[in-house]
Amino acid sequence: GLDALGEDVRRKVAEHPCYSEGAHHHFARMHAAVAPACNIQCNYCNRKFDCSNESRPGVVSEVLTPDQAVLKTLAVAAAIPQMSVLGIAGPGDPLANPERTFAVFRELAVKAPDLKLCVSTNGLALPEHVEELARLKVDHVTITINCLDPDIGAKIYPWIFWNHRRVRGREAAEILIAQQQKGLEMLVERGILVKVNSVMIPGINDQHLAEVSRHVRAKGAFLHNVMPLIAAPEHGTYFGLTGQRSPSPQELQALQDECAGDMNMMRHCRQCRADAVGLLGEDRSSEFSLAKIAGME
Ligand code: CLF
Ligand code: SF4
Repeated sequence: GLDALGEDVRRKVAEHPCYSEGAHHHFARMHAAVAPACNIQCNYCNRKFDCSNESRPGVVSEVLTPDQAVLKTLAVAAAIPQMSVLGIAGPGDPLANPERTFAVFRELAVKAPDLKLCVSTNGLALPEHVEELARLKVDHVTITINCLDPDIGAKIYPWIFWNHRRVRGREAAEILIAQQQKGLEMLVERGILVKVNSVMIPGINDQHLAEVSRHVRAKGAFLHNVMPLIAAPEHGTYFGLTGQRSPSPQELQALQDECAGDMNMMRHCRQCRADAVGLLGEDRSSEFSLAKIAGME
């Protein structure tokens, strides 16, 4: 439990609704949807919708400019007293849009220094940005890690965009996995709390995720969040074309239980939209449309 943690970690966890089950009834988060581009392709993703690594598939969030996102964040923080965390989680990969993502963090570090900053990434571009994340006091980073084995990775990721070219197949998965693990190590070294998300894909990585869980725990990740693949052809989950199914709630729980022997498991994830506002499971984004924010000024 929280009591066993050091004071510094306890403080970072206690007011973050995703990192602490207890906090999620009392503290709210919002997402700034400033990151449209992505640098990889996941087989379960249709880019017309929000990133499925940290979001509910099939949802479309409106992309804001960094200035709009800062205005919205300040308006939300003024209106919702429980607001404790500003996260950037899409609609693409936040670190594939570093200028936009860091513009928001930089402004908010000055204008709303009490807000905790949080970011979610597929990890490909993570190592080159760890220094800046630490400098801006981003205390919480989520990396989506679906595998350690590049042969499994090749079934999940058809390609990545790397050093100005498209890399495919096993080689792509090898690079992505190495970047994720390097990023994880660098974050842990700097005392940044890491949550690992994994998408459970029956027949592809379901038998492998308990090993992923043990491995990331040994490397110092704080929390593991196994999310179910939501296989829906209308969302463009290409697996759907080959008969890919979602895990049943029982299968998901059995895997979470298996991992829980070794690792803190998150079980209250609500697969939020990339523009979510409010308590987890709540979506008050429409109360803070840009038109309404302009009216508040
Ligand atoms: Fe957002 Fe993610 Fe930060 Fe939370 S959400 S970037 S860690 S502030 Fe939370 Fe939502 Fe689940 Fe994400 S419930 S989808 S785990
Ligand atoms: Fe889609 Fe997110 Fe994967 Fe990019 S990282 S392809 S946005 S699910």
